[in-house]
Amino acid sequence: MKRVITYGTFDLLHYGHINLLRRAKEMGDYLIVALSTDYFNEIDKGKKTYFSYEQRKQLLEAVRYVDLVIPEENWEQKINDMHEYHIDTFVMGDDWKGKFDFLRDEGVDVVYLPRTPEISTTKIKTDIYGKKGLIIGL
Ligand code: C2G
Repeated sequence: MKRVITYGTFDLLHYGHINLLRRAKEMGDYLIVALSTDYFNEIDKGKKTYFSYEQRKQLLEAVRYVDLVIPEENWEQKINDMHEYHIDTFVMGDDWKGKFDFLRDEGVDVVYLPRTPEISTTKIKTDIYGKKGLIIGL
């Protein structure tokens, strides 16, 4: 069984995330998503998510490509995760290209996939709320 892992916040789950998860799953038989916790997002990634960890986890667990969701609590856990979960392939969008090549030293294939260009969580928020946080059209 080929085991694949990917990491992220996955807030306001959208089709760009799904494109990534689908292609990641196509690389193996079992896909683990290491989901950034609320604390990790706020303190280390400077992200305030719309959905909580539990809500984002529930959404991801409903995605047919995802087999297991685990918490991503810090930047440093990846090397240990590769061994603890017997990972064969590590996958990220290419906005991270080169950032995790060190995982190859753990015997893991590292793959960066093209992002879905026109969509992002930030774009969704901006389109709905506008730049000044006003709801457009009201
Ligand atoms: N993604 C994508 N296309 C988009 C938006 C996101 O392919 N239009 C991919 C990203 O490249 C990433 C994954 O979807 O691989 C999750 O995106 P984010 O939730 O923004 O994750 P990020 O904040 O980049 O966190 O330790 C790694 C970090 O936790 C990654």
